Formats: sequence, C-alpha cells, structure tokens
Amino acid sequence: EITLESIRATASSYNLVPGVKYAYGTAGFRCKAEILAPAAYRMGLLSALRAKSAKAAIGVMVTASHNPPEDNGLKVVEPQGEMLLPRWENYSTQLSNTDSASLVEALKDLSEEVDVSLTSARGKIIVGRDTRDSGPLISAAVAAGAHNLQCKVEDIGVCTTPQLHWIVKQTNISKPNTIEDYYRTFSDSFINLYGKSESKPSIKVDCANGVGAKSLRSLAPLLSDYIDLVICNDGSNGKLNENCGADFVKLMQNAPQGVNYSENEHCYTIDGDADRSLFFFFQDHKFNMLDGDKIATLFAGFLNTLIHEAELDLSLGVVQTAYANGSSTSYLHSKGIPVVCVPTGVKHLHKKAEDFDVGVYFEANGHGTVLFSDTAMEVINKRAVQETRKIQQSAVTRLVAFTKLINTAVGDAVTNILAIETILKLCNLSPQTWNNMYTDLPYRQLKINIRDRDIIKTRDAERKISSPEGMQEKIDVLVSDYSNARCFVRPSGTENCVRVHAECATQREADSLAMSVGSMVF
Ligand code: 16G
Ligand code: ZN
Repeated sequence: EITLESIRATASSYNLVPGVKYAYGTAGFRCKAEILAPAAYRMGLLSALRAKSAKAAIGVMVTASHNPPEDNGLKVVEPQGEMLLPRWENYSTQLSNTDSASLVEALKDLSEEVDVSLTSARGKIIVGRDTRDSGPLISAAVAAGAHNLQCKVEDIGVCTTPQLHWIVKQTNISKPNTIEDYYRTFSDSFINLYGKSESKPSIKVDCANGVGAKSLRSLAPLLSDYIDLVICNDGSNGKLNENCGADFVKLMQNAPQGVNYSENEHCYTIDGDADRSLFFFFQDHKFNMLDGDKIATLFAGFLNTLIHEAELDLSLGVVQTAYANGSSTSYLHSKGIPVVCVPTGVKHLHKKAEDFDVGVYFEANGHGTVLFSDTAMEVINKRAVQETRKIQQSAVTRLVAFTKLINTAVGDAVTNILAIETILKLCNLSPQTWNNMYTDLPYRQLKINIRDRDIIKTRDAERKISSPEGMQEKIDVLVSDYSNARCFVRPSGTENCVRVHAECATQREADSLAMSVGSMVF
C-alpha cells in the first residue's frame, strides 16, 4: 500500500533520539524543541487516526506555554475543543516512543484497537502554533505524519491555544470558524454587554512577549470606541516569558517587567500561549494580584446574582484544585455556592464543571472558564424571549450576552479579560472592592527535586498522600502546630519534582510549615 510505503520513507527522517523517552503529560508533550520533531511526526500520524475515528476535525497545538523559548510542546484537541481523551493519551505516549522501523506495525495494531481503517478518508487536523522559532518545523513534522495517512491538514499558523480550541469546536458544529470570526464574535459580544462609558478606560496587558500580543493587537481596533487596550511585552523587545507573564507573576508574587503602571489602573498578565490570565493593580505603590480564585469568585458571584434575579432554576457551582486559597473556598461557601475540588490540570476541572448547569472552573494560576450545559442554554435563551417583567428580563438578557463572551472550549486569557472588565463595569466594582471581597491566606510553595517523584501517590484530589505509608500522618502532626493551616505534597505533572504547598494565618508560619514538611518528606 502506498500509505504504508510513504510512512517507511518519511519516518526515516524522524528517527527517535537515543535516550529520549516521551510522555504525554498534563499539558501534552513538553521538552527542548530540538528533540521534539520525532514525537511531533508520530503525533501527526496519531492525530490523523484520531480524526478518522472521530470522523471530525481534531486540533494540534504546538506550544510550550510558560516554559522558556528554547522549549516546545504539543497537545491534541478533541472535536468539541476539549483535551485529548485519556485512552488516546496512552496511545500517544506509546506511539511517540515507537522506533521508525516498527511504526507501520504499531499503526496497524492501533487502527485495529480503535477499530478504524488507516485509509479512511474522514476527518482532518487543524494545526496551530505559538510564536516560538521552532514552531514551523514542529508543525511541519505534524503535517508530514498526517499526510502519510492521507489526512487533510489545515495549518492556521500562529495563534493562541484557546483560539485553536475554539476553531476546532466551531468547525465541528458547522459555525463560523476562522480567526477573523473569533475576533468578530468576541468583540461584538463584548461591545453588546459592556456598552459605552463616559471616559474610555485604558487597560494594560503584559503579553509575556508571546502570541497573546498578536491576538490583542487584532482586537484593539475593534474595541477602540470602548476601551484602550495597551499591549505591553509584545515580543518586540524582550524574550518570551522572561521576567514577565502570568507564571512569573504568580510565582514571584510580584509585577512583571515592562509594564509602566499608574495607580489603580487595571492590569493583566497572561502566559506564553494566552490560556491563562491574572489581574493586578497598584495602590499606594503596593502590588496587588488577583489570581484565578479571585476571578472564579467574581464570575460565580456575578452569574449567581443574575440567575437569582432572573428566577431561573439552574445549578451553579465552582470547581477548584487543592491550590485554591482557603479564603476563596470559605467565601464561596458563605454565599451558598457549592465548591468541588479536583486534581490539578485543566481536563479534570473542565470535566467536573460539566456536572453543573453553570460550571465555573479556575485554577489559582489563572487557567479557567465557565461552562453552560445544553439545558442551561435552552432555559436561558427561551426565557430571554418570553420574560416580560423588567428586573427578570434585564438579568436574563445579561446572562445571554455573557454566555457569548465566554470561550467555553477552554480557558482563554483574552476573552476572560473582556469578561472581567465587563463584570467590573456592570457591577461598578473598583479593583479594591473586588480584591477586598475576601483576603487571601498567606501561602508558600516549594519545589523539591527528587530522583523518583512517582514514589509519592496522592488521594482526595491531591490533598492527601496515600503512599509512602505514614507520610500523611507525619504531615498532619506538623500542620497541627500551626493556626488555620493546610499543607499538601504532590508530584508535579510537568517537571521531575515534588511540590509542597502550605497555607497559614501568617506568611511566616506558611514559610515555616512548608520548610518543615519539605525537609520531613525528603
Ligand atoms: C499544566 C496544566 C495546568 C496545571 C499545571 C500544573 C493544562 C492545560 N495545563 O500546565 O493546568 O496547573 O500543569 O503543573 O492542563 P504541575 O503538575 O507541574 O504542578
Ligand atoms: Zn498556557
């Protein structure tokens, strides 16, 4: 067969690198860009097979997000815009480590296992990449793999991760699906809900010298009658993710370089592929950061109020991880909003959020979005047409508009900025009032390098250790010495290390608890 012959021929240009073992982790593949091409080629083959089996468009995003510029990575997007199914994650790890000589056999086996013919002509893959120099080469390797299986490839070039997720989703539901459609859809939705202000506010966004700058540059002129988007760290003057970006800001708990702020100005920081954002502002020259938890409470509070005002019978809940600040969880409970905790990683949060009619999910680091169930969309849209009472109608109209302002495929730094700005304006909230809804408990995070992180197993959404035996009891004893304290230890899903997270009534206690748990564990 021609296809299999062409695989043999192409594979020889993408031989495995001796000593390198690939793994499809929490964020797909991540490594130094120079060793990624063999995995990327194999993922082209695998994504083609996934597309054939789904009879749909599948996405492949080439990015290493907040990691350094010389790294790169790759993840696969399911037809509805979600993360790759766990079963296919395993196939990905297997296939990416299969040597060139055994690839044809491995593909035949896989095609039998998933029950789809290698020569099926259904489906296509849509490839996007961030601004990294290695991007075109990695995208080309993906395309080479897909072409070997005679799968259609659409390379949309440089885009943000959420844009790719959105485009894949829109493609599969036969809705407008180009990048231009993305800009038009979200700018229209924003303008519709935000409306005009007396004075046009200016908003600063630290783009981590990454692809977010491109997205905001396209949106800015569409929004220029309403807000001024000031793009900082656009890549013209600094290195990707260096001393800036959401990861840097969250970790250092300090402002990024390259943002000339004024007091009380609304500032945001996003990461290298624009799928997470944080808000910050300065008051009396003091830096204040509002993280994913603050964004979750803002969204949930806003939506909860609208649902009540509109008198809709819809369940609303918030999904968090163990990293969520204890104060945010208490705050949500005090408002009667249910909160669920799941393991780290967007796919876990996204899945759990689907249990609610309106599911708000955020990681403290700024990844997150809102999901509206089919029932919720039906109920809301139907009521919007029928409602005649004034207060109820105004609430339900806002709800409809808000659903259109959210990228429900995946957390989107850019559309979340627009949604946050809208809520702050409609609710007349200053950064201070928003920030003062609750006060974060001080926390400390430590990274501990160990030979084998896999010896640590967790349970209870990573909040407890199940093995090695006895370790949890020791942590409990240490924690009991502190007031209002919480501490957990988990193996990282992206680096070969273990993370310790401690939260206490004071910073000094949090530092000390993290240190003592860290040194006890290792
Ligand atoms: C990945 C995850 C992110 C998570 C982080 C945790 C996605 C798209 N990204 O970047 O959500 O917070 O891993 O990293 O799921 P860690 O396991 O090294 O702490
Ligand atoms: Zn990212």
